[in-house]
Amino acid sequence: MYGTGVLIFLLSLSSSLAQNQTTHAQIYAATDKAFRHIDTNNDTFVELRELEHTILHTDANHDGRISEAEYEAGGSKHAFRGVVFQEMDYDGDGYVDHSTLMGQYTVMDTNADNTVSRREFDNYYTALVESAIQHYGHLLG
Ligand SMILES: [Ca+2]
Ligand SMILES: [Ca+2]
Ligand SMILES: [Ca+2]
Repeated sequence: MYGTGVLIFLLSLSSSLAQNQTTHAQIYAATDKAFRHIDTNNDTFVELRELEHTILHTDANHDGRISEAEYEAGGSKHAFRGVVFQEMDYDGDGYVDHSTLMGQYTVMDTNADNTVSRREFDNYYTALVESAIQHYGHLLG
């Protein structure tokens, strides 16, 4: 079940979501759907182990970073894939590092109890997608 990849919510966002008609609720719903994919033991938390598995799967050549090609290979196409990758590729070198993704875990855990709840996950990635659209939405076709 790790095949959907870490950028899971990105990969599973519905391609029917078009820029003009995308609401916060739609993004949240798509993110929540992604959460259910990544929470493979269905305990309503994303454990670090679950996140690591999805990252390792996406990083096909195990060089510690995820290229755009690896990212693109990770799942189905949708309108936001490109812009979200750019949002996470902070320095614009065309790669998203493992460490960046693992670092997100700490940021997601807003109540600092060392686990990421469904709500924490959904809030974090919904905000990330919205930020990506704000920054790079003009690139959407
Ligand atoms: Ca879990
Ligand atoms: Ca790689
Ligand atoms: Ca938490």
